[in-house]
Amino acid sequence: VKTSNSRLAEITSLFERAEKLLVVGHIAPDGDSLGSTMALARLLAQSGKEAHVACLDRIPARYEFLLRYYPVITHVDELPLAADCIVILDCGDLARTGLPAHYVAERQVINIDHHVSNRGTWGLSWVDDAYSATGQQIMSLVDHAAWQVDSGTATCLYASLTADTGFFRHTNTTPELFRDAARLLEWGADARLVTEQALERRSLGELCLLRHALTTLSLHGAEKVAMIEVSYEVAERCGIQADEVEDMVDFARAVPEVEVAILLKGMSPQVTKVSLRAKGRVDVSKVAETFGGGGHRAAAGATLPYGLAVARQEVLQRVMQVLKSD
Ligand SMILES: [Mn+2]
Repeated sequence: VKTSNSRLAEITSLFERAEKLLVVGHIAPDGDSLGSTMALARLLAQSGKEAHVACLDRIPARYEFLLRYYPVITHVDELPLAADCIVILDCGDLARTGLPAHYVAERQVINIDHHVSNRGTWGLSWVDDAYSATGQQIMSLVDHAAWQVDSGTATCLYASLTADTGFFRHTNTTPELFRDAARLLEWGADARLVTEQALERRSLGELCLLRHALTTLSLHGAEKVAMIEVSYEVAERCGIQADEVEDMVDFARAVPEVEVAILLKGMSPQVTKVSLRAKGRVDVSKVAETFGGGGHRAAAGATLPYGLAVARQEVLQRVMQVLKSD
């Protein structure tokens, strides 16, 4: 992806002027957020800066392996008071960094992201949705600054690129993305480790959840809608949170006849999360928006203030409406 050198130069000159930098991604962290923040912190530390990474939320078990590459601040009271620059990666909304507003207000902010929804109105912003992952933007900085990438940094970046493309399966898997992934392998990225941990890993609790969830598969609307449910009680019995098996909705989506896949997750007796996936013409973001959530045409989600039974009824009804109107 081509980016004007002036924007990259502005960012690298801010890096040069800063002494202590805090690099932060978003809460509910994913592989791009974690991989890109750790990679950038390693690169800054390598060029003589004091660099910190913060992730003010629980790190999913599948990304815990990344912690060997950089220490992570997980509590607000551990934030470095002396930091003069905050680099926010992969985060379209300042509040989703989890940082206190006053902490951000006092410091130089750099905003690097590839989400269209990022308005780029805070700090020095570089937002470009031509990039498939923020990790790829870090690679453009690497090229501009002529930084050396060691195998640890390459592994962090590989985790970023694979996470945001669903391991090269999503439509953002571009020729450029493959070229960047190839460069990471040349620099010594441990691709096998990333695949084993971030993609293939399943805890016994997850398998327990999956086993129960698959028995709830139901079809609706002349088999165009498939639904899977995880009740709060089942999740508790399996010893994990109902939303810990992210890809479960894919089982419902996999059925060829199905146009809309629904996954209901009981987070507590009064709170249910819904994940929606669509193929073709149906726009499931309309369903999510009804319940105060959001997303894209093909993938959306929301959190409902209802128990599973009410949530099931409300979501199904709305899905049927959208299915008929689209
Ligand atoms: Mn991302």
